[in-house]
Amino acid sequence: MPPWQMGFIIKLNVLGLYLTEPVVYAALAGYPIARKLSLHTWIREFCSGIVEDLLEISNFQKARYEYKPKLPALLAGSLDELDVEMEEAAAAFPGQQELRTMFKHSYGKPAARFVKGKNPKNKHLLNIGVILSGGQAPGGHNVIAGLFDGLKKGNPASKLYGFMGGPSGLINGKHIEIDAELVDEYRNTGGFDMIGSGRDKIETPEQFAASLDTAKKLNLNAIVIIGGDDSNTNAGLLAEYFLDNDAGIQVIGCPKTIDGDLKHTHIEASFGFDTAVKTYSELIGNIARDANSAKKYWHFIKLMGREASHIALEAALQTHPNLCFISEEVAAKRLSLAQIVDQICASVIKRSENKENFGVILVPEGLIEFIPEVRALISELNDIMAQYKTEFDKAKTFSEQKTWLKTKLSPVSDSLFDNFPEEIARQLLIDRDPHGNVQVSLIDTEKLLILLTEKQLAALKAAGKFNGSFSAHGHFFGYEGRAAFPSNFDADYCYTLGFGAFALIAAGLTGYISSVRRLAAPASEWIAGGVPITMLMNMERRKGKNKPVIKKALVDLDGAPFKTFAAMRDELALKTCFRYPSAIQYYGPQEVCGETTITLKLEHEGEK
Ligand code: FBP
Repeated sequence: MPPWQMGFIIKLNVLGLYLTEPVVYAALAGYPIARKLSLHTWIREFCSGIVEDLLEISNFQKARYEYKPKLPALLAGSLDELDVEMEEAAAAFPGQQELRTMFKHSYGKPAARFVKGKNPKNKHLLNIGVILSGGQAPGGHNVIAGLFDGLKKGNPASKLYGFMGGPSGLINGKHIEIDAELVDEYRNTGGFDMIGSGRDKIETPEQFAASLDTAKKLNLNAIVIIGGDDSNTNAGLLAEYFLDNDAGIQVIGCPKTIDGDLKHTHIEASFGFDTAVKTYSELIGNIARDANSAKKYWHFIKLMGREASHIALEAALQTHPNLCFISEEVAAKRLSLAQIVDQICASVIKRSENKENFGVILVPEGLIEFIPEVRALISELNDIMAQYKTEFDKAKTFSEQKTWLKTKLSPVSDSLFDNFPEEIARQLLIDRDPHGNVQVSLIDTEKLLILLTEKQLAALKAAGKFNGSFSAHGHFFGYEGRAAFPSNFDADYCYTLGFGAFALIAAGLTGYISSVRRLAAPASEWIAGGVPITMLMNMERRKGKNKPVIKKALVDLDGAPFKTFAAMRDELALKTCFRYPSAIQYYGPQEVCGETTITLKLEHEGEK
């Protein structure tokens, strides 16, 4: 019997009423129908009291509702004393002439920063729409909460609409009004389930026109797009389109992605990175301690991060694994798959000489695409599967596909494909994403490395060059961290981004991304403002055409985080020096609960 029915009966029994089951069921069905209650509202209303704790939210979630995110001093103060000041134009990437032509209304604007001053428009009545776009990242709900609170603080009659399921909600006009009750249900929680998310893009002229139509119908003054590099590129294009059509609708972006690759001098970190990487680091630390206790397994852990290796690098700084591959370095040094396997075997053999037949290896999700010969193979496969789709689809079995591919692949790629373990080779052929790219999160790179290492160690053993044992487990951490309760850092950061988005709108700006600087300092000292989206863009070749895109910030091999890791890795490969960061702490001393990522600390060390 489900708990809600049990609760009903318990309640009746407590009242001293002993009803037969048919009466109970009739009452269960009749009561909500008669009162036109949704099941959810009815359960909440009905189950108050005895079984409330059984059915309602967790105690931790309740406690998080009470958490008051911190804002920088200026935003926490009165809106009568908040204005923006324009700063020098932000640094730009190459390709600016083309961008200037494409963004003739919005290009070349200065960055903005909130200052003490007067802006009567802070109190104006506004209608704003908000979209969550792309993969989940902890803190998305707090961006909405900050935006909502700013908007209502300015004018309680202002309205916030949420577009359902990502950008397609704007195109199709699917929306809800976000009110105080709804926001309160999601404060400081993870996930994007308040309004959902999606990976659609607003691309075609029809989609731009439909978006404008929806915005006009809702009488919107502005739209806030919470997303990664692609979504914010879209925000920039939409802002320009609205300006071109004299629509009077502003567009503001907010930097989201656990991957941490939306970075710029004005965007020190994308939100969600802090929580996600701390979640993975906790799990890696636990596994490392288990490995060091049992002393019999090697753990190969793949970590999300579609292209950039920021997550793997931060997790390595947090946990000190024996090996961590950084895709950007693999590409820069043009390391082959065989060389990567050699590095693993070298560590396994050396450690086995110390009787340490265990270890932890971190593998960024994107690694597979950064190994030059695999990259070439994947790119050939992408082209072949797109160009000869009908022919490829005719091959029904894997062996038919493989035989057919032999006629199309270059000899080098064909031989590499041939040597791949079948399981992995199959994964290279699964459906591409909407942009025609292989879905790296679906390729078991950790298993590939385990299989190749096993093979090589077996050969070395046969040749008398390895006397230890090798037994490995594979793991993949990604979804475990994307919807976690935001850390205090992400809760505060996201709330500030949302509040700042409101203040940018009130200041009349469009085509800007909400920005917060000095993130390594306490929140009260953060500097909030906005940076023109075009200043983060460059021109890239996509599907045979030059396209404006926000430049992805990959791991900088000359940057402090990578150099710090590089300085310690030789020792880590041989010795056991695991570090155990533990679970994210939400309550307790500030030095524990308020700690930022090591990446952020190292990147901004010594800054005033
Ligand atoms: P965003 O770039 O949209 O923030 O998403 C990042 C990410 O979590 C990657 O790390 C991962 O490769 C991808 O999303 C997986 O997404 P999906 O489950 O939609 O394939």
